[in-house]
Amino acid sequence: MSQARATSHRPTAWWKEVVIYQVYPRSFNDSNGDGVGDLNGITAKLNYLKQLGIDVVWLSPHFDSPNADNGYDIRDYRQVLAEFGTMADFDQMLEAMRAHGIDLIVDLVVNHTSDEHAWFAESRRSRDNPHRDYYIWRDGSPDGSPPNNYPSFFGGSAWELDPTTGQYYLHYFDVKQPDLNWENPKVRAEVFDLMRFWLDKGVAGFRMDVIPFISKQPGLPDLTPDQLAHPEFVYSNGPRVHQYLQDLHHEILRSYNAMSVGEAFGVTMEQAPLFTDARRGELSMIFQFDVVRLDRQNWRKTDWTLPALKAAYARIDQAAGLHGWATSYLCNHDNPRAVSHFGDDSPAWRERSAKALATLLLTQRATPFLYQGDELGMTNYPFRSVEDYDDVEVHGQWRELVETGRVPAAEYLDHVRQTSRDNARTPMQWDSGPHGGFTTGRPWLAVNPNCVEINAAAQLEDPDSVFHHHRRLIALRRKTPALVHGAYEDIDPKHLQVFAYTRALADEQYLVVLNLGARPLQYALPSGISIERAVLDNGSGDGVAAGATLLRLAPWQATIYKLE
Ligand code: ISL
Ligand code: CA
Repeated sequence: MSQARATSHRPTAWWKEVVIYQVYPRSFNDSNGDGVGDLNGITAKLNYLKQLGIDVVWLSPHFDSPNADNGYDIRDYRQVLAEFGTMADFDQMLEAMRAHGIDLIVDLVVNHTSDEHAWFAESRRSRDNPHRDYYIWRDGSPDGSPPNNYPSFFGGSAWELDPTTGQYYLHYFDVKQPDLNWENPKVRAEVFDLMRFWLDKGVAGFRMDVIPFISKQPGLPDLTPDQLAHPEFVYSNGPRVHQYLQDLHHEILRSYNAMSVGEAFGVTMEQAPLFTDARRGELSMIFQFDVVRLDRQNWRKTDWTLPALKAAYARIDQAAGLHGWATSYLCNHDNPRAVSHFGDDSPAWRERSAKALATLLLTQRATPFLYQGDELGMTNYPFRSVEDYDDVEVHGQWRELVETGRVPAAEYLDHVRQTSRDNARTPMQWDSGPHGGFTTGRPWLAVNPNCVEINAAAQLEDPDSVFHHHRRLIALRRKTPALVHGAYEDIDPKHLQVFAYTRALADEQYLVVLNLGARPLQYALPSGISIERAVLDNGSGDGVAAGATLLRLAPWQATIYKLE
């Protein structure tokens, strides 16, 4: 029996009961001193992940790639990137994960490939090449401009003129990431085939990169001015996306009982149930952007309020409804660090606010996704100049916005310092040694100098560390079905500093109270809420007695109470 069948014997919705940890392999752990993280480096840290208590690893792309977008530009779907190791290293890592009781999901990037993929090399050779229709080619407009006004997310037009055949090809992202043509049944068959390849090796499912983008608008009409501000709402709303996902589910995912989490960039709350309602047979769950993009206008950082954040959580829970399921996440490889984004990364409150955010992350009616390093309370990096960044998105925006004079350099740098994806891509901080113990060589991206104070070695030794608080929260969630499946209810949506919600399942009811600010305050519980005892808090506990109706909340206090 292939390894894959192992997952098919699980309870059907096994993926609702797990805590998932995202590994960005380039930055996780370098085992051979070349400055780049690798698969053997991950294998070497499985005891650490087991101690944390996570159940599944989501591995960002590990496939062969020229790294135009750090692996989200795949050149060969069945080959491990040489810098990351060999297929034998992958098999050894997967076997070691299994021995640790950890499952693996891999990153399915099939809205586009690398322009160095063999399919594209063929497709661009001639207009009648058998692979021509694997991608989206169009004649330019009569005036010589691109076929329409679609923008790329990485600056400039989403069309690139290819001189060999005199046509343009579509790329929603970098020019080295041509979009696949999902209208072509051969493309769909190729994708099914590569999914089977990895499922038969024993992976437990897929994270699906910008999967709502795979169905393009018929005729590719120009975007209107307000659509241009958020092209993702148009790109994610093509007419056949649900047909394609139902095919994926029925052809592949269902027989392996594999999980799928779609990156639903551009999907609105109204549309979300169309992707996750189990009766429709599409995806297990989706990443929505309502929380992580609450304070963003494209590259610009804007302010946010706690009521707006709480409204986003309520919408996500409502969109999951009874038949769907959601994800809970505060950071990933595309976002700034959670504690710098939603907490307070000053020395006074960094640890406690990181624990408060961990409490928020791990008590939702959703599968929690924890991004590497957030379990340590790692912070944003002190970027200064554009040269400090690796990210193709930053360099593309710099060309489009700053070099054209549209935005002053200082203004752009001030925003991108807070929002850049590279904030989460600086290497893991394992110890206080050179380069934070990530590598014995020169790291591909600088390690945050605060690795001296913020690192795994120090925290494993400190029972009050951010790491151990994550470990306790994960252990509590595992033994408390109400924190997984219980109904979610915000008991005070308007409060400007306190986030308080209940989780109720059968006769078990819990109350989570988060003081998301540095001001201590008295908090009167709404009537009908009666505390039995505090179950877990982040070290600032108010030691409240049973039956208390008034809480004295310390700065950044996060407490889970059992209710009577
Ligand atoms: O919002 C974004 C674009 O401005 C980015 O955060 C990101 O491009 C978007 O969320 C889609 O992300 C996924 O697809 C990209 C890749 O660069 C991201 O790393 C990936 O998560 C293209 O594959
Ligand atoms: Ca390496």
